[in-house]
Amino acid sequence: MHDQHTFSPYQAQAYTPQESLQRSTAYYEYMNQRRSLRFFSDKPVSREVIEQLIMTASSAPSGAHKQPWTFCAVSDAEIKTQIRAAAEEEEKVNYGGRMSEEWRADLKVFGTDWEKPFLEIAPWLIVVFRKNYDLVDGEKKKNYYVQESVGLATGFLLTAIHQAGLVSLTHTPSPLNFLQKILNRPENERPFLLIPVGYPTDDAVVPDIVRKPLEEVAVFYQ
Ligand code: IYR
Repeated sequence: MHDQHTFSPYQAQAYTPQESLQRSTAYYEYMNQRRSLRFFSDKPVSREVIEQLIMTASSAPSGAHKQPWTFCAVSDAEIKTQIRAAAEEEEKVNYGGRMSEEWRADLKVFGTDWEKPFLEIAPWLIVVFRKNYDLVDGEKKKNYYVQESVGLATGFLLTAIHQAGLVSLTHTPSPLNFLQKILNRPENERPFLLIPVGYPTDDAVVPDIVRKPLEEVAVFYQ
């Protein structure tokens, strides 16, 4: 006997080829406007919005549908202050020489340094955790393709943030372990990425980057 599986009909979106072209072009143009921001206003964002963003992220595909992630949403000022202090401590060491000279040279155009005021100013910090295994009644249950799954979910999160008219930064203070301590996460969770979410300041600027053209990022075999 097979295990019991249940399946339901898939409700396909019915678009004509022309509509698909129009929609894919419009979506590209829309997503191409998304930028990583470092200048956040303290204008509040409701918890309800953050909940919807997280639900979109959590709709991402994952290995064996284990959804091996936890999204910690922080608006508590005291916790944000602790996170900023700990992140800056690590970043001081990074910018002070733990990152290679080549790495630091690559970052010059972004104007980044060890100071991370946005970690206190942004109304929300979403800290993404990956779960290499689940703990079910104290028993370890394996997860699969955890990095890929959590990367996908984070990508979904970024698109949802953009769609809501908000901005984000994929921030990578390194090492990230302090987040596990500050947020008191269980031992099966490991920090993956720290994402401030909010509105940009009125005078926010972004570096003038150029995205690679299709020919540089795609190869077709027709
Ligand atoms: N983690 C540091 C350094 C940094 C690294 C990369 I790669 C970037 O694209 C940007 C910054 C920081 O967050 O400042």
